[in-house]
Amino acid sequence: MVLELLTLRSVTVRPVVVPLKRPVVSKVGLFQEWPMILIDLVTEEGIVGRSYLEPYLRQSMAYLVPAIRDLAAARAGKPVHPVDDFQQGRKSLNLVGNEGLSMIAVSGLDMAAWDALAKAANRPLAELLGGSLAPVPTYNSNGLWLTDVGGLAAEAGELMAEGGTKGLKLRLGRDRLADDLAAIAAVRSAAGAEVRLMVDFNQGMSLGDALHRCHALDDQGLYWLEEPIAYDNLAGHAQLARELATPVQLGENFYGPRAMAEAVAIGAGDMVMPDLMRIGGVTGWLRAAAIAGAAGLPMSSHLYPEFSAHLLRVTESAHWLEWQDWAYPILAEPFALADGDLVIPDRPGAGIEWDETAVKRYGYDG
Ligand code: SMN
Ligand code: MG
Repeated sequence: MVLELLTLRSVTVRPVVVPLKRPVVSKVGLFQEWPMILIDLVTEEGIVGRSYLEPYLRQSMAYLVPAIRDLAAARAGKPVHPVDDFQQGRKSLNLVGNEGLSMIAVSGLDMAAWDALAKAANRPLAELLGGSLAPVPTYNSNGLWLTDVGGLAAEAGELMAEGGTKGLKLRLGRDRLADDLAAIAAVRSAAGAEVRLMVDFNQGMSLGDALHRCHALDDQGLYWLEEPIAYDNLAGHAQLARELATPVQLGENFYGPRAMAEAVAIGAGDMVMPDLMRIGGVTGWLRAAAIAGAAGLPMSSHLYPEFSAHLLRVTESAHWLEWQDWAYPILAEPFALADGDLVIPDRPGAGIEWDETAVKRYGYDG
């Protein structure tokens, strides 16, 4: 195996808005469609590294896309060294803040660069990073939003049939406790008592309300309680984690590994689930995985199932992959589930190629 040194020629950044099978109804927003930013990192050697970002908000593409293009332009003609590029990218955006948009732009390019390296090595990304290909356990996060409780049992049945998943994520935080309890009962009635039921509050409660609600749900056998309160209220998360028997989960809003280190240091959660777009792409994930492993905290993924599957294979305390098929509309060869596990395809890189006809159809010009 020869690892070819790559030189960056150009980066193409294309916003698209793809349809969602089930609209996202959550405390972080109502999304009928799903914006995505497709990144193609073209090298002089002919290898193209690919990644995508999911920035939730259509209008955010108007300011994220130029930031990514700008970072990429500064790298034209230079070797592709993702770890160096990560440091350089952060340094160049330091004056507007290391987190938020800066970290998202750096993360998207980082993922595309690692994809290019794995393609140059002609190996799947997990193998380039020293791991192996094996099935990755998933829970299904494609539905069970804050919708009418009456529809949840039927939806849970549909989700269980999608690839034999062993876990489901249910969004909670309705006004009345009775409605959250009814939602849990409805999902269990359709999915069976064995199903692992992860619940996500999407930061929707105040600390006081979260203390009431989470204590009231603490005997429900829930697998984890995710983001009951604002993501940056780490002290509040730590209080909840101390008081509750059910594990508290957080991490999709860690902007970089240092944010995670701070959360872990104060005991803000019993489990962590970084998001590749916010944790710093592959480079940031690897650093975060070392923190979780050393602290003995189970680490799951958030969104980006294709890239995340590779990374969970090299994560010491790897836990669950959040399964979503939301990128399916633009992927040439979507990944498949078997027996509830995600099967990483044995192809070079992360295994993401675009369906160019679909990309044209869903192109977004702001
Ligand atoms: C989530 C993901 C994407 C959109 C809204 C909410 C959620 C999750 O926090 O963890 O899946
Ligand atoms: Mg969440």
